[in-house]
Formats: sequence, C-alpha cells, structure tokens
Amino acid sequence: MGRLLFDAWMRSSFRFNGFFSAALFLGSLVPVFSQQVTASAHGVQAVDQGMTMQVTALREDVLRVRIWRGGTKPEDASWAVLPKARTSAVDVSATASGFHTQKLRVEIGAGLKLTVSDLDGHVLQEDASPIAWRGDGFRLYKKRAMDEHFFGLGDKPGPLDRGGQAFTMWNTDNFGWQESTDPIYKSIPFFIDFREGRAFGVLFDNTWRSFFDFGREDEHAYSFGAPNGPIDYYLMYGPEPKEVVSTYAWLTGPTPLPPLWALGFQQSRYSYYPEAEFMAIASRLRADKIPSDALYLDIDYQKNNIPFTVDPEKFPKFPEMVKELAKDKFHLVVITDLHIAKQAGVGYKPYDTGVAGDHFVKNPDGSTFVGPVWPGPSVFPDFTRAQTRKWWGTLYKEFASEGVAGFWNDMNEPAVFETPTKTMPDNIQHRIDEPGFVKRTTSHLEIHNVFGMENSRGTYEGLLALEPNVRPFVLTRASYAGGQRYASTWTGDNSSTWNHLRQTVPQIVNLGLSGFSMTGADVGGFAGSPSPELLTKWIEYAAFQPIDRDHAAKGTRAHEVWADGPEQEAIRKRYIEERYKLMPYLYTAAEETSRDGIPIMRPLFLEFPHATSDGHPMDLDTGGGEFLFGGRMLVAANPSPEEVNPYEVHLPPGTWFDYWTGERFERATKGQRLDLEQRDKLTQDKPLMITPKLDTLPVYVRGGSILPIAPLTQSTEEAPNGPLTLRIYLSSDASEPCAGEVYSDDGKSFAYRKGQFARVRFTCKIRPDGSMAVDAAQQEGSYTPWWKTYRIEVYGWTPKDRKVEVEGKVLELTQSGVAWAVEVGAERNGVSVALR
Ligand code: NBV
Repeated sequence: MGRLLFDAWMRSSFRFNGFFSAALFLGSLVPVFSQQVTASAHGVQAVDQGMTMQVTALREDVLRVRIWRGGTKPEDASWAVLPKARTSAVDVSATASGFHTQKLRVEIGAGLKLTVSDLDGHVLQEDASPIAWRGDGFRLYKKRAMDEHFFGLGDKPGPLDRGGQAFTMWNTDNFGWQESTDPIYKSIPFFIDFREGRAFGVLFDNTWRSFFDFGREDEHAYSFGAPNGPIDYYLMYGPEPKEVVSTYAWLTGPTPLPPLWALGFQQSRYSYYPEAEFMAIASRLRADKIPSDALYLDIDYQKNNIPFTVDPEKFPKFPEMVKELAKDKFHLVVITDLHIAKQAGVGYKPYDTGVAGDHFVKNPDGSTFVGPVWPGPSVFPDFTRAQTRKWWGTLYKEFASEGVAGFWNDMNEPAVFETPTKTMPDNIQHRIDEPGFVKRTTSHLEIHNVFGMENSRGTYEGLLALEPNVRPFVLTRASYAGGQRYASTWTGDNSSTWNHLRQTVPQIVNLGLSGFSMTGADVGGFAGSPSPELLTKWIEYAAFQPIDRDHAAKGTRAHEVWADGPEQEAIRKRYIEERYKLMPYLYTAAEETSRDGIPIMRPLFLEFPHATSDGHPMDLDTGGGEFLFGGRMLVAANPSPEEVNPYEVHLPPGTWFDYWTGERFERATKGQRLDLEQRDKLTQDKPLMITPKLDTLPVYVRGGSILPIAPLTQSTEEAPNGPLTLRIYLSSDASEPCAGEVYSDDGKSFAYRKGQFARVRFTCKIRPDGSMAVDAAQQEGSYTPWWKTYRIEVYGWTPKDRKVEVEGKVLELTQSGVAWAVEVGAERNGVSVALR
C-alpha cells in the first residue's frame, strides 16, 4: 500500500479491525477471547488470539509495554532508550488480572485491554478499543478525558497543549514552516499526559513514520501507531510533571553540560563572507560592546558548498582567522552538512576515504545512492553503522586542531533536492551495524527518523575521540528521542513575523519537555526581514531562552544588533547584557539539566502543577506568552506580541517580584477557569495588566529565591571582575524555603567530573526578632571560582538598625533602590551573615 493511502487509513475512523471485528460482526456474543496470562517476577505476559503483550516494570514508576503477533518476539533494540534503563527491572506483586508495583497497578482485561492506574485508583491510561491492525501497521487507542492535556512531541509547531490535534513523525526540511505545518525537522515520540494535576509520560519507541492523535478524530480517545516496526512503549508515572521529565532523562539520557560559551550570545547569517566582512562583524560586536561568544560560518565558507573544505578565495587565512577570533574571545562554529560531494579522483578525502571504507548508503541494487544537495551530486554516510560514525568523526580532525569550537549539522533529515519526497527514496538501504542491534539491512523507512540523530552522534562522539577533554558543541536540525545526548538544536527555518516570535515559546518549551534543553529559535526569524521593532523584541525574548543565536537567510536585510540605529541597538544591548549578568544563574540551570533533565526553559505547570483549583495546567490561562527561565524566573511576554493593547499576566500562587524594579506582588488564590463576568467580580488576585512597551519585557522572580548574578563581561571567556551578587527575594510566607545555588567550573573540560567544580548552596531565614540570616554553605567541589566576595542584596525586607554581623564584625547595610545590600567575603568553608 502506498504511504499516503496507508496514512489515510490510519487517520480514518475505521477502528475495529482484524480478528476482533470479524468475531464481533459474525454475530458471536460469546466472548471470543481465550487469554493466557503468565505472571513473571517483573511483570506479566498475556497471549490472546496469536497476539502477545508483555508488560515489564523497569522501576516502580516505569513500565515497558511490548506487543507482537505470531510466535517470534521482535528484536529488542533501541536508538533512543539507554541499554541500562531498558534492561532494568523490579519485582512486582501478581494480582488476578495483572500485577502492581509500589506505585502502579496494571490490569489486562479481555482482548489484551490494558489499564494502568496509580495505587489510589486514578486511571492513568486505559485502552479504548483493541489494537487496530492493517498489514504491518497498527494503531493503539486510549481513552481520553476532556480535561486531559498533552505536552511534548518535540519541535511540532502550534499551541503548547497538543490536545485536539494530530501529528506525523517524519523528519522534514520544511523551509518557512508555519504554525500549522506538520511534520517539520524532528521526531520525538514522547508526550506528557497531564490531568487534574497528575502527570505521566509516554515514549512510543518506533522509528517509522509514526503518528499521534490527541482527540482530533474522536474527542474521547487518543491514539498512536505506525505503519510498521515494533509496538514498544514506555509509561512513566509522576505524579509530579518534573518526575516524568526526569524519568524520561533516565530513560534516554539528559542534555549534557554544554561548554559555557554556548550560553553566550551567538551571531550567525547565511552567509558571512569573505573573511574581511566576517571579521568586521567580530570587530563591531567588540567595538559596540555587545557581549558575545560565538560566530557562525554557513555553507558559503566552503569551496562550492563542499563539506569539510574551506574556500581559499573567500577565507584566505582560515587557521589564522580562527586564532585571531579566539584572541578576541570568540568561538567559531562552522557548518558541516552530512552530504559528501561525489567528487572522485580530485583528492577530496571525505569522498575517497568514504568509498574506500564502504560508508555510503546504497540503492536496493547495491550501488551507492547519489542525490543532489548543495554541492551537486552527493552521497550519504550510513550513520547506522558504528564504524561509519567513527570514520565521520575523523573528518573533523583538521577543523578541531585549528581550534574551531563548534559544529553545525544542518540538512540531516536528510534533505535531498529534486526528489518528490525532499529526502531519500523509501527503498534506500541502510546496513545496520551497531552494538545491541541485529546486523541487518533495512529500508530508509525504518531509519529516516533516526538518521539526523545518528549524524549528530557521529559528530559528537568523533569530537570526543579527537579531544577527549573538551565538551563538544554540536547543533543539529533533525533528531529523534534521545538526540539530546549528542547535540543542541534550533527550530529550523522560521520566519521574521510576530507570530513566529510568539511561536518560540511553546516550541522551545515543548522541546525542553521532550529532552532538548539546549534549544533556540533563529533570532529575528530566518525567512524574510524583521522590522526594527520585531528584531528588538525578539532579542529581548531570546535573552531568556537557552540558545541565543541571531541568524538570517540569504538576501534578507541586516539582522545584527546594530542594524537599525543607536536607539534600537541600545535596547537590544541591554537585554544581551542582562543575559551575561545572569550567566551564573543560567549555567547553574544548565548544570541541573545535565543531572536530572529538567529543562532550562519551562512551562509554568512544571514548577506549579497544583496552581489551579481544578488541576488544569495554568499555562492555559496565560495566553501562551509566559514561561519560566530556570526554576525561579518567569518571563511574561505578550501572548500577542504584535498587539499594543494591555495584556494580562497571571502569576502562580505565592510572592513575586518584578525583576527590573523589585516591586512585590502577592498571589494567594489558586487560579480558576473563570468566565469574564466572574473575573470582573474577583477582587483579589486579578491578573496584572501590562501595557506593552518596546523596551520592556516583563520578568518576575519567585519569592524565596536567591539568584546568583555576575558583573558584566563581554564574553564568557572573560573572568568577571567583582562580587557575585546574591539577589535575595523574600517570600511573605515564612514557611516557604528561601534558597538558591550557584555552580561554576572551567566551562570547557570534563574536569568537573573529577570534582573540579564549585557548588555553593545559599539559604536565608527571617528570625523571630525580624533579623535575617543568610548562609552560604561550605563549597562543594575543588574548583576555585572567579568570585572572592558576595554582594548580598535583599528584596522584600526592611532592616531595623541597618547593621550586618559577619565573622564577629559589624558592617553597615546600604540601601540600593528598593533593596538592602552589603558585601562580605566569600569564604569557601561557608559564611553566615546576620542582617538586622
Ligand atoms: O545552510 C544554509 C541554511 C541555514 O542557514 C539554515 O539555518 C538551515 O536551516 N540551510 C537551512 C539550508 C538552506 C535553507 C534555505
């Protein structure tokens, strides 16, 4: 069956199928199921009418479900799930109809109907109907409640909540994609189900052209399936959404700690050349004092767009240029697309050595597949082969030795020109040769969605092999679940429109929930030219997003910070400067991600799952402009950024402070879904009304937070000069913990794994006499950070006698705006300060 036809069937409402419907429609009222259920130490296996379902408890809160037809169990291999997680198991207690763990109950009813509940009896997932089969294809239906919400699924455009929509997983180069475009570059078949304040996650580990329907076809069911491949999915119980996100990181690996410079401001364009023009960008950034860390070279630095070459006419002194940039504290990132130009006999090593090593993907007849891309006829490494990835990694040797700091893997869906599908034909052959997999040849249909991830893996692991003590920075466009282990990402070819600016919020947030914490959107938009105001606003947003990279398409007007004259430049610069001051906070958040997978940019429901009285995610009330930057800062962007009308800002319950002015707000009641009339009657906790202004992006800090802030630098390579400021924001609820921390290390190597890092945890407390105790605990780790003193700055508290006691000395507290401040020594053994 053709793919389109198959899709149509899979999306149709033709649900009951195969033996099940046959038995029903033949008029038999006698149960046709003759189910055999076998309990095992770690789960249960049930067989019914030639179909087997195996449910295994990997942990008390994680289940793996595998279903197959016929006697042979399918291959147990995964590109996404870490072997250690996949082979974990805990003992379970058998029950009459299934089993339970210490957190979950599994019941298998007639016809292999699966129900999973928590131990309090909340049903988390329940089959709505039997599996629908068509040939090798299948679709699973689960019951959907009307108050069930869905998040994740990677980079798919559209609203944050996936409810009511349907999606296809097929990595696609979709230049100028819009809000309704599906699919685009990535396939992350993972979602979080959130209902009444309880969350659980589902990873459907099938690399084929899978699909998801969250109640679009039938509002009472959600479904997922694929035209082929295994039925193999994981259920991750929360109930807190953060637990689900961390468990997903346990399953597929967290985003590793990036090099510090990758969190700096990045300037890119398709394409800067020649060398003099490129260097002029670097000089202007420094001359105008726009803090920045990375500069990008897009495809035109190469000779005839041929990967792993440098055009000597455009970049006559490439190695010297890299050094000069480094001297000026810039990191160079170059694009290295995966297509290798078919250039035989001209001394083009990537082609010659690739042919010699038999590394390229094949046509069904065994010849090498050739397709046109930027350099003309090209061949494509078979990244499903470990030895091919190893060879690919060696191609970076020269660039790495020259000091190129990062690499950009674009076009790896893979994009192929002049084909109807914009990619390789379905029948292209991949020769899987990979530890954990059966060595076998398979069609592109199975590999397509993991191709880009394995490309970026080849780059990441290759760089590690070349420089084992340098944290690689790889930026990939295409990926699959687990791809966060190898690369950061961006949202591809967006557009210079206000709607695309708005779209950055749900898209980066959903990517973060799907494992990709290090994500950005092209600042200013890729396709088209932003108005000065749009570019300014975009730079403001991006200062609070994980990757801050200004990038633009060919032929568009200048996008650099200074492009629209001094007035715009001054606003833009102020936001980039703020990002640099917040670098200790941002880096601490990135380090957290590398341990527990909690993303840098977060939806509100992740930190405040119980903020509403009926348990709906509070993000649905905000109009979509609000997001959290780390766990303690809330950015309240205009949900309709092109509008000039005032807009509502909804703060979660608790104490909040305006980050810019220090003004305090109290939010007591839980949010409710109110109609307008009810809202008008509300006397307390009305949303804040914000009048949009070009130079202002509202940012709030959660009461009970201690934010670490640095003196301004022009690059992360520069050691800040001055104290580490601890901005303390007191909650008016004394029972709320007041805490924060800072993490620091050399920013580039893996020495932190051997203890060469510095982590300091801070706490503060109001004593019964009204004085305040601020404590810096003893530093963890042996690294000597850049700061020697702390500047303590307190918001939301007034001293009685303006004195500070520290180490037996008494100092004066000084007023600084609405805050009270003092500078004290940052002793590594810890510091206790009393403010009164
Ligand atoms: O390499 C050129 C561009 C790049 O600038 C962009 O970021 C990628 O998403 N690339 C796509 C290929 C061509 C785009 C028209």
